[in-house]
Amino acid sequence: MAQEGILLAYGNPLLDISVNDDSCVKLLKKYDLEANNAILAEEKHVPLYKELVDTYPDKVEYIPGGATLNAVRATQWILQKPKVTTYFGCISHDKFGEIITKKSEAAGVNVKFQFTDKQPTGTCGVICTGSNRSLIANLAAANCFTEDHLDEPSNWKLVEKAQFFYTAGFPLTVSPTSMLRLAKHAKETGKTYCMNLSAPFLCSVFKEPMMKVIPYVDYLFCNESEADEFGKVHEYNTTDRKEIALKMAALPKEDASRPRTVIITQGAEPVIIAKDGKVTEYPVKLLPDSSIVDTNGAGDGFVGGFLAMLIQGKPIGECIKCGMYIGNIIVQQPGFTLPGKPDYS
Ligand code: 26A
Repeated sequence: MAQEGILLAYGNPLLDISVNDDSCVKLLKKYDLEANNAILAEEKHVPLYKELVDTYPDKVEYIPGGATLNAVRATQWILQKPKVTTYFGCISHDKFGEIITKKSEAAGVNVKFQFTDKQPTGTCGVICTGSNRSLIANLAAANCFTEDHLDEPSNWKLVEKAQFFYTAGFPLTVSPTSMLRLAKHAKETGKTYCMNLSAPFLCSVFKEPMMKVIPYVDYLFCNESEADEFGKVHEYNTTDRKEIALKMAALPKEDASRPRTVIITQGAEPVIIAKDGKVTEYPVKLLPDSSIVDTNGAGDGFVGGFLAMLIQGKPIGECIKCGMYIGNIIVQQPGFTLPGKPDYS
């Protein structure tokens, strides 16, 4: 069984303001949003949050989110042992911050938040239409995270205690230096660093900080649209995702003695794994369309399940099986909610 504090994660804590209704396509159009994307809110999106709540008062749900926090909540859910995971991120002393703290602690995550009074706790508009989800993040307090949080002696002790690290790609927009600090520590001490590409815009607009971290990444996760965008930005001149996966795995690595594993999820299509110049595909258990409630967080759930097995030293096939198990459950739930206890074996 995994020991306490073995996995440390850093991310943007957000409260998801979620609506699942096909008539939301009107809102997508109005705010110039794609049906399936994750973006940072711009000035033009500011009124969207109020409009969501006002238009769908009976449908709107407030659910703790934030991609990295979702993943570690999933890890905790599978393991059913408190404080196996530690989480860093920045919130405010307000109602949304309280909800995130309570729910994360109830899930068993050892949350060590940094607090700011300059901004309210971050939110993410989640618009679900059919099997698509559009995510519009207003980072607010999450954007105030600083590297000093790592220097706090009690926090650095937690970094030293951890053997595995995970960050979504999203904190590349906030504190890439914190990610690099954790990544370099992992390399120097022979620990494992895992990252997600998280969104197509990160591969292009945040290419520079992303490419500074990638040489330290032992396990790199992404979905199909992120893989495609990464291939385009890096001029791989192919649309073959297996080839893209191999090229990503072969990117320069600081500790070349530990080859990188690339994991591409593709919705209902097989999961692609690339390592050491070899590709393997793992088929997904298909669900009827009628059981899919919303796909928000399916990728985070996959990562959480994968990491739950990885930190116990299980082989890759077992990591993928557990990732798929949680992904399959999450798409049948509204938002990132995990029901009762797992029946995973
Ligand atoms: C910086 N951005 C854009 C983000 C996010 C984000 N988490 C951190 N940073 N944009 C969306 N999310 C979260 O992704 C989850 C689904 O994968 C949402 O909060 C949602 O819970």
